[in-house]
Amino acid sequence: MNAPAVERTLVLVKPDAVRRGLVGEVLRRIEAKGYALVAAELRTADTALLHDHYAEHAGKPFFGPLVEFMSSGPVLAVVVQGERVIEGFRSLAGSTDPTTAAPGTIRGDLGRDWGRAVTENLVHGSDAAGSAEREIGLWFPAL
Ligand code: DAT
Ligand code: MG
Repeated sequence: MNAPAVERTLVLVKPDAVRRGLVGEVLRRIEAKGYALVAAELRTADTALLHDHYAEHAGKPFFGPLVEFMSSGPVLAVVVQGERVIEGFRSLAGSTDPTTAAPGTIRGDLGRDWGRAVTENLVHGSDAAGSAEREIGLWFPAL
């Protein structure tokens, strides 16, 4: 029998959530779900890191505003661990557009469109095993 799939994912509590004092609320939901915090660091990301992090979106119309927003203040970068945590955190986060994200999710309960479309949506979570490994390597090279 296969061992349970313990995974790690990269969560970013984005600058809008940090500014609004929602770090504790986001971490509370992660911990309440039963996931473990492996590493956490509050830092203001530079443009080079964000270009790497969001490489899949380079060239899209929202890429410039996204990088500008993400470098506008500190983010809390967190490595979270647990069985199926990659899809589990995406479920906690809710869909990309906070206005229509389901109630009960981080984005659905705490976010909305403040006039900058869907760019400001409180949290990032890796979307697959490969991107989790890549993103954890970018933000926490020592892990
Ligand atoms: P997610 O963060 O849900 O994985 P994504 O990877 O498609 O979403 O996009 C990365 C981020 O870019 C997203 O969290 C917010 C921003 N974004 C996505 N689509 C956008 C759009 N149409 N306009 C403005 N910002 C957008
Ligand atoms: Mg994504």
